[in-house]
Parts: sequence; structure tokens; C-alpha cells
Amino acid sequence: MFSFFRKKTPVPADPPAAASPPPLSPPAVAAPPSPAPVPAPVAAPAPRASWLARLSAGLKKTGSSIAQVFTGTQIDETLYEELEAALLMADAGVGATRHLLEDLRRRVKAAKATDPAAVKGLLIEAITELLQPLERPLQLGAVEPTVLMVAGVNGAGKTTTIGKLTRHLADGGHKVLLAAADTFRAAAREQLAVWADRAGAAPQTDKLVEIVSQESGDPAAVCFDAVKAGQARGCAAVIADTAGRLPTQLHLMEELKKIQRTLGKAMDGAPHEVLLVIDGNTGQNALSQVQAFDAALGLTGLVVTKLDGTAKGGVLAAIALWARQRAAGPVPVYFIGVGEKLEDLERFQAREFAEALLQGR
Ligand SMILES: Nc1nc2c(ncn2[C@@H]2O[C@H](COP(=O)(O)OP(=O)(O)O)[C@@H](O)[C@H]2O)c(=O)[nH]1
Ligand SMILES: [Mg+2]
Repeated sequence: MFSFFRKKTPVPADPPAAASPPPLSPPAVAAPPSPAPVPAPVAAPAPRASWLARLSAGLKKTGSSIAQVFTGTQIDETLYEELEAALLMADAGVGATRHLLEDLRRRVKAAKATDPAAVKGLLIEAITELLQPLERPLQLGAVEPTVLMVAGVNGAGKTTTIGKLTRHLADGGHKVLLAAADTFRAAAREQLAVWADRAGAAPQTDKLVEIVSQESGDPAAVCFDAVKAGQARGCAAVIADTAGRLPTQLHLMEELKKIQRTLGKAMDGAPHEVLLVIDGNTGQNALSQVQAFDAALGLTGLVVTKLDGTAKGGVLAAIALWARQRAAGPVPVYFIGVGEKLEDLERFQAREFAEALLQGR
């Protein structure tokens, strides 16, 4: 089993004649000095600080409007009212806003806080606790190949996210097969092929990434072939990139279910992961997307992209509140995207996110 971006654990040194691929290296910690100079990879992992800065910058507007609430001199009803407005503006939704305010009042009482600045710290605690169940790493490798199916609306960032994930896998020495099941848009095949090239471009990751596509193929058939090829070629992961669709396009949702069933026919237990990619700018609509795709497919994880832009970030709170009541348990947010480059994908961490949300810089 391996998980992505194990940043807090030191990377064990490879034995001299290691035959097995190295574990995924965490992009955030400084890599141990390597004896031989390795040509620069396509894009070196950004230091964690700069990555966090991009997240905070993206959420800046939300941060400053929430931070504004705590600039007064006393903790009174006006403070709570302003905070309610700021959380609603940040896309947290009515339910999560109410939950957070009630929790915050309890915390303020328990801490006997009198300074508004202290309330900000307590709000970070409240948000962290709400988001915590969403924090779970994506574990791959229990079965080979691990089959991932990626869904979402058009333009959410599916192909980009797949490119980034593939890069991290290939960097770790894992063989990946991409299934271009987005036969809906002719350009999508080429886009995925470009990502496959980029992902495999670094010398050490060369030949680790392959792509299966069919000129005018049925997406389910492409996925079937990809899983079979992945098994035959000893791939660690097969990732199916599906065409974007709205949950209201019922025939397209049926097609997605067919892809899921077909993956299961190609390999017992597949797809092992069903990921929904959501654009962080979608606001409250993101929650209805999550619910609809979950009802159709039974999601195993989420990726929230474009948090570097004008996203308000509060929708994660709305998703977290919904996830609490989900019969199958909370659906984790495996990754968040903060840019278009290969290294702009990071594991979701509840506390980090809560802090970035309230930064206000
Ligand atoms: N700023 C930003 N742009 C992103 C991010 N992820 C994807 N994009 C951009 O969003 C657009 C749509 O992405 P794409 O992967 O093609 O979406 P798909 O239709 O879901 O496959 C592209 O221009 C990407 O570069 C992100 O995290 N931040
Ligand atoms: Mg795409």
C-alpha cells in the first residue's frame, strides 16, 4: 500500500540494488541530497510554504472578510451576525454556517474568551473539527492495478488532475495506464496524451505512463480495454478520464454508470476509487454536484480544484456537514488543486485549510 505525498514521514533510503520502485516521494519535504546530478524534472515540487501561500492568496477575499469580523473590541451579537454574513458569503451554506456559529459560541463560553482576536483562533478550531472527517489520504496499491474512475462536470479539472496524479505516481516509479474515456470530445484524447507525455517526460519516469484510447470508441469499451491492458502490463494504476457531464443530463449519467459496471466486469472490485473533481469556484452548486454524482456512482473521494483563483472555500464546510450524515460515511477530499501546473496538487489537510481560509492576507 502506498499513499500520496507522505510528507511528514521521512523517505527511507533505497537499498543499493533495490529492484522495486521507490515510494512516492513527498513534494513538501526537502529531498535528501542525491549523489548523482539528476536532470531537472518537468516541474520540481513546490516547497510547501509557497503552495500554502497560493491557497491563502486564492482564499484571500474570504479570509479578509472573516478577519474583519474580529477587529472589534468586544464579543457581542454584532460580531456573531457579521460572522454569519461572512460565512454565508464564503459559500459555507446555511446549515454549516449555523453549525459553526453554535459550535463557536460553545467554545467562546468554555474558553471564557473576552477578546475578539481569540475568537478567530476558536473559529479555526471549529472549522478544523468540522473538516477533519474529510481528511484521508488516497491509498493505492492494495490491488494491482488499482482502477480509478474520474468524473465531474466539463472544465472542472479532471484531465489536469489526472495529469498531476499520474506525475506523482510515475515519479514514485509506478506504472500508470490512462484510459481516454472522454470520447465525447475529440480534443480530450489529445489533451490526455499531452499530459501522459508530460508525466513521463522526466528521464526516470520515462515509459511509465501509457494511454489507451479508441478513435471513435464507446467510452465503456475503452475502459474495459484499459483495465485488461493494465493487468497484462503490470500497471500499478489504471485511471479512466471520463467526459464532463451535468448530473441533470440523465442519459450521460447512465453512460457513466455503464462505464462503472464495465470496469467491474473487466476486473473484480473495479473501480476501486470513484473520484469526483469539483471546481472550487462552483459555490453552493458544488454540494449538489457531489450529492448527485454520489447518488449515481457512490463516490469514494473528491478533488477540489482551482482554489488558487477566486474560490471562496466555504463550500468545503457545506460538504463536510453533508458528509456527516452520509450513510456510507464521509467521502474524503483526497486532494486540492491550486494551479494548472503539475506540482499544484496537494493532499487536503483540515487544519491547514481552516488556517488558510481565515488568513485574510
Ligand atoms: N487555476 C487553476 N486552473 C485549473 C486547475 N485545475 C485545472 N485548471 C484549468 O481548468 C481548465 C479545465 O481543466 P481540464 O482538466 O481540461 O477540465 P476537465 O474538462 O474536467 O477535464 C484548464 O484550463 C485547466 O488548466 C487549478 O487547480 N487551478
Ligand atoms: Mg477533460
